[in-house]
Amino acid sequence: MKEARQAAEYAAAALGFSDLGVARADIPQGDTLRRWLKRGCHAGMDWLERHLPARLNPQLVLPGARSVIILTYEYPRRDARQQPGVIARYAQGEDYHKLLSAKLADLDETLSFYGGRQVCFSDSGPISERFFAAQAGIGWIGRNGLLVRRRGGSYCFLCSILTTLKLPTDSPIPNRCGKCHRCEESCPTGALHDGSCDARNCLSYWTIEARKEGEEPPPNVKKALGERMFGCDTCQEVCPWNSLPPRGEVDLRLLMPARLARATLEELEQLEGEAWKRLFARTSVRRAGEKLLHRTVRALRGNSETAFLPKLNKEKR
Ligand code: B12
Ligand code: SF4
Ligand code: SF4
Repeated sequence: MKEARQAAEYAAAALGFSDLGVARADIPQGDTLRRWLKRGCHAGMDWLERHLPARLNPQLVLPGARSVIILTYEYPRRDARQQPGVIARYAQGEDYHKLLSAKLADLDETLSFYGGRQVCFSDSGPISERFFAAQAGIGWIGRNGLLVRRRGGSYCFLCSILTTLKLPTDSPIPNRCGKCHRCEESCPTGALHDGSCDARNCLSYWTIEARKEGEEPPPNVKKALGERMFGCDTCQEVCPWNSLPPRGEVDLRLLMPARLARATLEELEQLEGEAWKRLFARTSVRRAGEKLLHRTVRALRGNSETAFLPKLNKEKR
């Protein structure tokens, strides 16, 4: 099936993906995920528990699956937001789920030509994308828990294709974190331990996923939010592997639309219903929903008021 892999590589490059690697679908994943769930590190993300059997056994997702193809897609590295209320880099532009699904459908078609059946995912599927990316030799799992590449670092989306084709596979590469611990040391809430992120303390969780009724961030998390409105990039910003240039072209649709870059926290707090939908139309941020975003904006407004107090006191003295 060398030809099928080659065809997928050409098609992936033409579609703007920067890496393609292949791993066997039946590699045992060990107990990391089970232990992580048992410790409660998934916070309110119950769906991760529900997905466990499928995550550990790709045959439940695609009977006859033999290979996992992992692809990477670059997103902008520059922090574009001008107003207070930072949106993580990966989510500043158009909804990547839709944008990548269309590209994956093209690859599915290419592989079908060689007799394969496929299931494709970008972020939302029951598959351990970082695990397979590391097995496919695209990079290593860093101490920030993310897939880090020698060329390109961690600022990329991972996409996965389960296929019934038996494709030539790649081998894992060595971990190059060495003695560096910058990500763990700089995490504002101490959420990182041994390459694993405890979502209960992760600002990304609290600003994107914590959508359950009555779920409120604890005071230490609220305080640590700083100006983060959606997601958190701190454990990537400090990574030396991210100081190098991007690995490929960045899709301009992933850049922040001007209407969003101009919006102030005060305006966001007032926005409701249709006006809210219009501002976040077609963006990834819309997925957090109006309620969660308002809660975060209120917390940020509280933070900016308290951050202002010491300045005032100083001026009085
Ligand atoms: C749930 C989730 C979250 C949760 C939980 C975070 C977490 N660390 O798991 C929250 C909401 C907090 C989150 C945050 C972020 N996420 Co997220 N998230 C996911 C999701 C949907 C599932 C991850 C998961 O299952 N975690 C549970 C852990 C235990 O499972 P796992 O990572 O798959 O671990 C397996 C392997 O890594 C392996 N393993 C882990 N450690 C070790 C160690 C050894 C020795 C071995 C052998 C194996 C091993 O075993 C595990 C089981 O198979 C994935 C997409 C996906 N389907 O995989 C995206 C994903 C991991 N997220 C992504 C991103 C971009 C982020 C953020 C950077 C977003 C942001 N800017 O705010 C942050 C980063 C936070 C961080 N430092 O981890 C990207 C990562 C891209 C990359 N370069 O790695 C992914 C892959 C989405 C995508 N398709 O692009 N995320
Ligand atoms: S995303 Fe932010 S809060 Fe979460 S582990 Fe990384 S630095 Fe810590
Ligand atoms: S900051 Fe350092 S320890 Fe963390 S992922 Fe990057 S190289 Fe590894």
